[in-house]
Amino acid sequence: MFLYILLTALVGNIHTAYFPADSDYNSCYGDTEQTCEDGWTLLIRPQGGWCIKYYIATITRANAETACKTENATLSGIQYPSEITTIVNLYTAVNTVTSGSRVWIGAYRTPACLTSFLTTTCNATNSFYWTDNFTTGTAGFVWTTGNPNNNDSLNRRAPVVSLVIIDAGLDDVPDITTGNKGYICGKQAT
Ligand SMILES: [Ca+2]
Repeated sequence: MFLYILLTALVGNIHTAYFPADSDYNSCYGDTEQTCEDGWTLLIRPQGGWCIKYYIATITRANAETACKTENATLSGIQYPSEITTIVNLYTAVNTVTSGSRVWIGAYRTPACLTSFLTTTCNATNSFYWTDNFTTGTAGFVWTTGNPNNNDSLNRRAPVVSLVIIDAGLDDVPDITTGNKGYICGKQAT
């Protein structure tokens, strides 16, 4: 009888070890099973899956951030240059590209560089930070020629960042609606 009980316990443990419940399986292999809601595009990043969506609008950066929040998201940063290509493709699939077409992304000028033009102290990779609390590194800071310059055509300071679609690069700009053709929200994959 004792042997029977021992065997039963052993077999039970083996069963548990080799045939885990679905939730255990997903927690082990979650990185390969992450998904986005319908209409969102999955980006694979070292820190996990990130879902982005392009919204058509002509609004300020501040209002775009508020709009993303209503989708339980935030303005998205850019982890890799390839993500700029993805965003450009999302844009061109649904909207017309003109020379001034821009979309808001999740980057903001650092307080230390808030009043500085491009210098060795405030340069193209350290003058801004990602605001989405998920994007890391500086590889995504792919600037258009002459930027960041903390300036626009009317000599206004430029604390925020838009992606210029036709140039597939970033420009630091004031928080105004000129040229804005929408925004990119991001949220973690589930
Ligand atoms: Ca600029």
